[in-house]
Amino acid sequence: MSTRYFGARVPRNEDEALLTGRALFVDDVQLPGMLHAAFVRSECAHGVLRRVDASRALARPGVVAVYTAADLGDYWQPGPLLVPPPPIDGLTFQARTQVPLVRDKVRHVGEAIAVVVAESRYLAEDAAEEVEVEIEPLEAVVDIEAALEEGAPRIHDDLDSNLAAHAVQTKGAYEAARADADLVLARRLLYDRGISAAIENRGVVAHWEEKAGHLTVWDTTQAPIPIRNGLAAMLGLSESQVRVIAPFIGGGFGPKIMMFYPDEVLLPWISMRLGRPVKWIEDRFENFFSTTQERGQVHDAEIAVRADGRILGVKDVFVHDTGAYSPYGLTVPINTQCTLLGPYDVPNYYSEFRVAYTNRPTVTPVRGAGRQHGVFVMERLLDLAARELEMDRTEIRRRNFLSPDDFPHDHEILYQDFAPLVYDSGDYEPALDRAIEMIGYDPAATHRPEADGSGRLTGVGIVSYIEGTGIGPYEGARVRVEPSGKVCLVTGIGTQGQGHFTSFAQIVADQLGVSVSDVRVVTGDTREFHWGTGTFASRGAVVAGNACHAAAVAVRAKILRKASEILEVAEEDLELADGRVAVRGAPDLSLAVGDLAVRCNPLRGAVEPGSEPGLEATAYFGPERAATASGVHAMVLQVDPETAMVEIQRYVVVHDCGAIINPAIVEGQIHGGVAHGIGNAFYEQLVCDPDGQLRNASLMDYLLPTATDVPSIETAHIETPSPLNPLGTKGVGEAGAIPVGALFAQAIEDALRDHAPGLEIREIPLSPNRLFELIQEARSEAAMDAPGGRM
Ligand code: MCN
Repeated sequence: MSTRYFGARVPRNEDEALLTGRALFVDDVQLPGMLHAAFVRSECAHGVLRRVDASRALARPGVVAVYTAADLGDYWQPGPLLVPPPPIDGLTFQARTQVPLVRDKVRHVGEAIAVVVAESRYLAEDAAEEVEVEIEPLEAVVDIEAALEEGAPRIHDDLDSNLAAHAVQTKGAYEAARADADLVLARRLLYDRGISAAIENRGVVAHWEEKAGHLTVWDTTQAPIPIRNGLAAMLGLSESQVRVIAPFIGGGFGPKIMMFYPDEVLLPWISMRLGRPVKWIEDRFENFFSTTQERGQVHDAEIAVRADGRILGVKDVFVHDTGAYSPYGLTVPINTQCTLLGPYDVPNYYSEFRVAYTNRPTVTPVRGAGRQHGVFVMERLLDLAARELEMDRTEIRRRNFLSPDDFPHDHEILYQDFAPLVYDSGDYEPALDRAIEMIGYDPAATHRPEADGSGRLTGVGIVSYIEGTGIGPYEGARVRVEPSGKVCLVTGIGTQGQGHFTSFAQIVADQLGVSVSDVRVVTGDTREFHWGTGTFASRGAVVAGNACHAAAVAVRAKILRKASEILEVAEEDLELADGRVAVRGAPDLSLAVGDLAVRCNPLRGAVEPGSEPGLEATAYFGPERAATASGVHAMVLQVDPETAMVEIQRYVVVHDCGAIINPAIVEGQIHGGVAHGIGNAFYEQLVCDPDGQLRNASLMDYLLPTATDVPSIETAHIETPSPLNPLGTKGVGEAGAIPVGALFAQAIEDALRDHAPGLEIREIPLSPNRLFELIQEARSEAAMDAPGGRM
């Protein structure tokens, strides 16, 4: 019997290696004669670099070299602009990208100024302390709105201001729609910065072998192939001389897609110069400055609705903080702008953003990549409008959902790939109903949730969202049946924990009639596969998954053709199962696929013209546009009104990522995403002084949620297959993180509705401290508004 693995809860192929410590991570790479690098980083957020003196450091025993920008010569180049926007009306963009080492001006704390290379990391770190750096401080620009004020100190002297970009996107005519509204509700909404906090920090090992003329780089990157291409170009090598390996990676979450970090540029260059391998592993403190971050946005948003809750239009004007540089173009704010419209039919939309340079670390996509900001704005506006209209919050959503007949739905706003996000398929109301049922929310109930005797107050939240996933351009895969009957599947994308070793194997196993554990998946090694882009934007399942499928379909066709010749039966009469190709109804007439592979690689005779040796095929898949995933999250939480401590008691996710390859992996992805989102909503915040100094650059002070803060998560699936790819899949990797801030805000307001009437949560992240202040403010406002309260 042929097993169908697609859709099955198959245990992960990769877990044994991970759980037994056999998986190779970059820091596991040990090479004879390996040197170690440590960076000298700016302690000042904004200033002119006057002098770097490395003589004392160089004199220390064990120090091999110290390099500054001056040593790099022509190799010193700003990094590439990764997603250059096409010329579009209403869009201006002044890109400025990061530099390998500061040459003239430092633009954020932690920017790399020099690199010390020594026989050990200890020696390198000690010597880095002895490099003398003189910086003439300039006034730092930290606040995103102040950054854009007239007369603000300029971060890039060659620009007229700190304005990196300005974009307006519209649909319909918002102002006209507003004139017809029964309610216009405007609010200022904030979403502050955070880090991505992967368990494994970044790291690079570079090894130039002079005699072979070959460079090998182990890199914690999400995009090994573009790194290989870029390094070859920068170093004047052929792409075949450079091999980039992204081995097992302890979480990427977006920032590891960045190209190029200074270390990625410098370590290969150093190895070539010194003729020895060299390693750098980022430490946790450095991670707060040298890895990119996300999130700072300020929105002035407005919704115009009819008395029956129908949305007439939304207006949103926001400022986005890109930090010191803008290598990722407009991906994050455009995602915000585009995703805001959610699963709703919004006929009129005006959205405008300005992107500001600030003296803070650079912003690039982090799990969700700006989508959570858009969802926060929309869901907050809907909650507050429902409150004004005295309508249930689930009802206002229901009344505005797009219906299944509306697909494909072009919502006319450009997405991160600069194509309009045309929703491919979806069914939003059943997802809401399911979430309501699972969380036990009764919209008709008029009573307040009871306190449980501890004085804590219970609140419920329910929010919806959509997510464009699986964007192009393409990925590829090669499938080969080996003489042992095992199958080798190679793809170009890297993997950071998403379960690709299993889900991709499932796709191939189904086509070839072998077991999932017999499919060996190779990812993230440029020697094994030349073409590809990387793992980002929840695109693995859609783009690489469909490439794996296409390659497996081609190998299946080869198996059937060859077996039909040998067994002298029609291809239609053959079936593949249990590693064999057999005549249907006559299992004795069969061949092992491994034996067939041997026969396809003859030692004598000739391969027929037009055919190829072996049972192997390579295929590519490039989607026409994004596949639109969606979902509803619901939670029950309790708030202690005296201490403002919050405990999440239940968390429900109803998610639609099209056809599901592996429900266990999908649920794991959702759980991880929700944990990320909970951190974003209530624990994690980068506290920055006005002079650009981070006050909580340690995991003692920057709070990540722990196992005790994350509840068990109940999931249910709706499957609306995507018509845009043969497998019908949509992505899921970021979904869990996207709506959590909005959900949290709603549930907190619900819990405190009587205790702090009028409380509105208009900012994320919250903390117990901040929530306490907001509760006090709301209570004193309410007391003032009470009869006799205001004098
Ligand atoms: N999958 C599935 N069925 C679907 C959709 C997905 O079984 N319908 C499976 C996929 O085959 C894959 C996993 O779910 O094994 C995630 O797929 P997908 O949503 O396509 O996401 P990617 O593979 O492109 O991974 C990237 C995505 C992003 S953008 C971030 S950020 C993120 C995330 O994945 N970073 C992660 N999940 C992460 N999980 C871990 N453990 N570590 C990270 O760094």
